Amino acid sequence: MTIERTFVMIKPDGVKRAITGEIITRFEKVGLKLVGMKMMHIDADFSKKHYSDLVDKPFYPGLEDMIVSGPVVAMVWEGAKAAMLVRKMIGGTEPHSALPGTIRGDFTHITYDRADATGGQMPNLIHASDAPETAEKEIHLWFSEADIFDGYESVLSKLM
Ligand code: IDP
Ligand code: MG
Repeated sequence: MTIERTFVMIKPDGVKRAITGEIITRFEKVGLKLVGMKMMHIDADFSKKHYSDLVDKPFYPGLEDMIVSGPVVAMVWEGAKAAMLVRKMIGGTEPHSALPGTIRGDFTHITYDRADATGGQMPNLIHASDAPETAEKEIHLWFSEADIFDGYESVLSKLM
């Protein structure tokens, strides 16, 4: 079975909501292995690198304002098909449509309409890589190899 890494970032709205611990607990409970974690306050240039495929979207200015508005918690999690698993756990992009039981579905409920009506920002607590290839790129942007600690045995590795 292929073990892969994925990149996860608790956005400023998630950090301000004080649910960082609750979110980390979910990933720990499902058996993912934490191999990297740091707090950062990114600037506009870094946001454009991270969201390079979205900079031309009409909602990008609101997204950038939101993502630079406070510190984020960046993490790397490891597990079997980790990228797909974490995407399932965070839920759909629009919190209103995200299923109950997902992070976005359980902790927030803003709609696309509401985001449009309030200046284009759609706080949805968390970012996660959408595929293993994207994860490689994002991990490389946010972490150096020295920041990755995978040399320990997680007691949950039998769940992978
Ligand atoms: P994702 O975070 O679920 O992967 P993306 O389409 O990659 O969704 O968009 C990145 C982020 O941009 C979203 O998480 C959300 O914060 C914001 N966003 C996406 N679509 C909209 C929109 O239509 N209005 C406002 N913000 C949006
Ligand atoms: Mg995305």
